[in-house]
Amino acid sequence: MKALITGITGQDGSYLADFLLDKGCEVFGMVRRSSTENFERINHLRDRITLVQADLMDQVSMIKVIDEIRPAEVYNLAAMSFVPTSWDQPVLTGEVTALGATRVLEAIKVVDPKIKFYQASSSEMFGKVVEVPQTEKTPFYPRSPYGVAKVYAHWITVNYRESYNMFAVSGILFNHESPRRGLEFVTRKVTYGAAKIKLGLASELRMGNLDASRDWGYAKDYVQAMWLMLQQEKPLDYVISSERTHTVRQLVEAAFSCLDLDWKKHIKIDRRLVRPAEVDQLLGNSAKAHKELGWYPTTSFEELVRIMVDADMKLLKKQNNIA
Ligand code: NAP
Ligand code: G4F
Repeated sequence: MKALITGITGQDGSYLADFLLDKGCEVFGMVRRSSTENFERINHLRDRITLVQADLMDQVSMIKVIDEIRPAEVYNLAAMSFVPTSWDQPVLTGEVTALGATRVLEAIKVVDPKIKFYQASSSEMFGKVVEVPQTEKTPFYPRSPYGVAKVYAHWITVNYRESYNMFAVSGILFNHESPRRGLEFVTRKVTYGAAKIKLGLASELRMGNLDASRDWGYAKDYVQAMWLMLQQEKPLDYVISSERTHTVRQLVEAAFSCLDLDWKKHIKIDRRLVRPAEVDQLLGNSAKAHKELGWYPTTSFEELVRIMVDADMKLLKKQNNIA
């Protein structure tokens, strides 16, 4: 089975590639042209995958790669995925994160509408939540240009499914993290920042809103759900979450206590990191995924924080020649 992953250089793309290779799939990864390579997350599997160049901004390139590869499954994970950047670059966010999904769907429709399509939808679509916990039926109320773009991508996926009878599904994934998470996202910022303080490489960590809460899971668990959705008889959307919520403050406490550090001595609040509109509380209900996909998360919040802190300690020691 041939699978094409857009966003293979990102956190999820790299874990999904690991997962699909283990399943015996032939994996193609779409990368955009860059003046320097950005393949850290996929270096360990470079000789087992095929990289192809295209860009979600460019319709012709999307049609070309899908026509050349003729994959059975396309996972659209590429996006401008960092929420704060979406306020600074709202038009680009719309082009890539919203219209990018249309370009992939349109390429599939033109080349072969039988190709299965997965869209990386997000709990950010729930935004200012209208109910707790959030299910597949909870109405959306996005709070950032990123969230708005994801709502568009979500509904265009539903629309192509209903209009052209395509196997097009959305996974509404709640926050998921790992040692491969980008350094600007809050979990990795905290685990990396705490490790730097422990090793004497920094003394403080500047943070925004500590009161927001998120439903955090482990990315490795979540990519399995993407694949499961494409193996079902019917194309349906699913909420994928840990069904537990923690505040950013609890995250900070957990990471610093892994290293026997008192977080209150090191965390400084920086108002510039507070968002113009916040998503205060996310908590998913994944009953549908449990029942129909047989999917369950395997890693608790505490285990996840420990995995990330340990990985960052190891990385920083290596980078700084510390024994
Ligand atoms: P990520 O680490 O930020 O990766 C994003 C990927 O998109 C990168 O490979 C990036 O390529 C690629 N990309 C960006 N613009 C592109 C363009 N114009 N053309 C082609 N590729 C482009 O994100 P992630 O955490 O793995 O998330 C994967 C997807 O799930 C994203 O769509 C995200 O919005 C969504 N999502 C994530 C979470 C989460 O908690 N992680 C939750 C819900 C939904 P470069 O390496 O070249 O920048
Ligand atoms: O880690 P974050 O930047 O993730 P956010 O905004 O929830 O978005 C992530 O999850 C979404 C799924 O819900 C994805 F769709 C999206 O692509 C991305 O992967 O921020 C989490 C929370 C926010 O409430 C933020 O205000 O942490 C709070 N926070 C507090 N201080 C901070 C900081 N976030 C960041 N990035 N940096 C801080 O210093």
